[in-house]
Amino acid sequence: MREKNIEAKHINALIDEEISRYWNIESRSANSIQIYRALSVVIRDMLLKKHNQFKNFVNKNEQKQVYYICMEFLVGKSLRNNLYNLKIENETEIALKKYNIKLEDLYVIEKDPGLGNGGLGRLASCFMDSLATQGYPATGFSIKYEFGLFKQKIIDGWQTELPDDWLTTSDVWLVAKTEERVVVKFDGKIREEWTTSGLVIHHDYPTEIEAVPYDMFISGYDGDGVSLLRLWESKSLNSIDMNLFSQGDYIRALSEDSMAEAISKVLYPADNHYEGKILRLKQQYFLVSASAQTIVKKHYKKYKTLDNLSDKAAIHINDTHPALIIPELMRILMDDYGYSWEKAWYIVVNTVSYTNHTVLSEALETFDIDIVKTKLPRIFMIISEINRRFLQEAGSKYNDFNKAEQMSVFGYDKINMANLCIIGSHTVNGVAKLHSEILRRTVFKKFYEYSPYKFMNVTNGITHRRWLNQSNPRLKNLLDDLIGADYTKHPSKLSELKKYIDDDVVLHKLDEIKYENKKLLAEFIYNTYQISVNTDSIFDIQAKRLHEYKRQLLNALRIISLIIDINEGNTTHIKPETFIFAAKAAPGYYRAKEIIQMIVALSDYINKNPNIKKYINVVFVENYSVSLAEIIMPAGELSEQISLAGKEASGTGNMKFMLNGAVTIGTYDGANVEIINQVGEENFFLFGLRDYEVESLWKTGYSSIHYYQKSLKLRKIIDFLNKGIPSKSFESISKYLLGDSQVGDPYMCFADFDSYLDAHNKASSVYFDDKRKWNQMSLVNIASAGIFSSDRTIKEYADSIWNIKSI
Ligand code: GL7
Repeated sequence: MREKNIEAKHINALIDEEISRYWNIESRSANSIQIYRALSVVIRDMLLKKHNQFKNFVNKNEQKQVYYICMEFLVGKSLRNNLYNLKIENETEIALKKYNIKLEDLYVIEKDPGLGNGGLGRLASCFMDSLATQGYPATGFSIKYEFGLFKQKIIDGWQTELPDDWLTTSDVWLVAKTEERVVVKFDGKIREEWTTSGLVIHHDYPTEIEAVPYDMFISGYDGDGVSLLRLWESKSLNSIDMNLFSQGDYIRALSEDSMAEAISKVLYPADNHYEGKILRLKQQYFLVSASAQTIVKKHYKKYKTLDNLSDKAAIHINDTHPALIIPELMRILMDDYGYSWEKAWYIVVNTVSYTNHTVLSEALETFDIDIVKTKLPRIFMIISEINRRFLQEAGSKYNDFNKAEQMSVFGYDKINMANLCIIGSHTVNGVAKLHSEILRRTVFKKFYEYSPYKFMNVTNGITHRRWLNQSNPRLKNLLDDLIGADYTKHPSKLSELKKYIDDDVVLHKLDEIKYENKKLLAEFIYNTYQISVNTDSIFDIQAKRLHEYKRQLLNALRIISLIIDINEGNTTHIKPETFIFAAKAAPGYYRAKEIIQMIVALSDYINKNPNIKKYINVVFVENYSVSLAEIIMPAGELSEQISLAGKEASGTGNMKFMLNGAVTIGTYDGANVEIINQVGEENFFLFGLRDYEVESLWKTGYSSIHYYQKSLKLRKIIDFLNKGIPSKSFESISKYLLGDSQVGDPYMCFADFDSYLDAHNKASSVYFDDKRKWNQMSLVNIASAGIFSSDRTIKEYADSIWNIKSI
């Protein structure tokens, strides 16, 4: 179904009207930015209308809906996605002829709203697409960060961070709903008083901040569903202290204003790492309080009761970041609506569910008790009571209060947010089978023993409509020709491609498409960095956040080993290979920045040495983002998914590469395990220790020196690092690997090194000696990717966690 039979001339009329209304000019004289804005407003308003119709239907039928609360939504660009989903790309292209402009020219104007760090935020956005496409009523809540994730620029080989002012073009997608603003309260004191009517609690909140909603409509493909993403902006209620102002103290008069507005100023740039900072706590509470108030108010208005909240609303907390919604809902139900503790608790637990996205200890959030106590006194009180009651119940059940104590929300001086989430949710899930199993076996073991029925797995997914149909049009066209376009809404149908496994024409076409996509990426690289790459080499890509556990370093060690071989003239086994890296490091993560520095230095070194460049090349692509990923993924041939087993909860880049025909070289980790199950080990280059081997090696004492002494290659690599290259010494990385004060090589690159090289040798011999077989592997990967569509993921959440129905 194309959007209401819209034709090019309608689009023209609407654009013309917008241009005349906004700028009071004729569309003939509008520039491309004005056309971009006018067209975007036209599309946004179409979605707004469509969303209203969808919402009216949901309301009329009293349907249950899901509220997805997440500190991050990495939406990516909207214009192309919306035109594609509304099926009006062609009509728009025709309409634009009138202004002598192409769609592509408009697409590049839009800036990526980088309201997320990486996989977690992108997952949330894929979910909004799949929810809308499958007709599930859904609202996402997040923060309208004025500055999204920083822009990365490599200056003199070192990552520097620049502000990301996405709102200068992408503001067009937002609709301010000022009349639906709410007030969020911080600080203050609680006074308890017993009266004849029972306990009365007096609060005073000296800091009140306004949360102003901005709505973004997320289109679904070919259907009636539209998801709503509501982003909260913080505003000071008392924006200016007139007293100070009239005394001429302008700066202090405005300081409250800027304190309040700091809350939605900038996204914290750490991925898989928590920051126990006050501002971060404020951001989290700001998000959940504004969202919870809105959900409850809307529900009460409709049903005049909150007794049935859990029948009509599912509230999902994405990671622990929105954990405070549990005590916040309790507060609203008890303090604002007069519910008893017991009744309120029943409603809250039956409404809330929680996804864990990581087992890394540095990412499991905790906040100082003292900070929570002073900033959110009432919330602190409620958390304490939740914990007291839970430990009481568990202690009696176990007849052992010490055992129950191991599940306490409170540590010595910290609040453990994951424990709060588990206690306050009806369901807890991990994001890949292995990850969910590790949660049950280790991090959440005590809770799993206590309430096994709460725990389940829902493996992540990606929207194949953005990550294949839109970003890889050549492959999409081939698939449409071969198996029909049904897979667009029914991704499991991708498997029909398997019948072409022995069809040489199809295999050849796949090869050609990959080559074309490689050329596009090569052009981008040349235009941006003046580095020419050999498009006949294998494109070996690692694109993801920079993290020690993801082991970009392991990849770099192999590059060094190849450089050593080439310098020694030992080249018989070396095949042309282009290493492409894209990765942002958290600004305060020194080790990660140092690894980027080394990769960039290796790239420079190779580009200055034609004898090495003949064989291999290394490119570090700056500022990895959704839009860059859309260019990179279709060009990937070998997808590096090489985290230390047990550390990557799922990964979603692995799914995007696979869907675009790359073959994975990877460890038995996260969703890689399920990719192997789908494609078979023969279509995957598996290497490395298993998660349980990692655990036991860690327990018995991992010693990188042991591997170093045994391996000539590793010894040469360490020599190379110690010597460095003319422009740079890598001594500190050598120390990191061998360990001086700390355990050397904590992510076990050395332990997996040999097996990594073996897997690469296998990959390279298939690629260069049997390209037909490689193309078959690529085909199997594409054909097996259907299960990793977020449509499947969302259906699982809808059926087994949220209990919502599609319309
Ligand atoms: C992550 C995991 O690291 C990643 O493996 C997973 O795919 C993603 C979505 O579930 O969530 N957890 C996390 O904190 N970040 C992730 O990307 C930032």
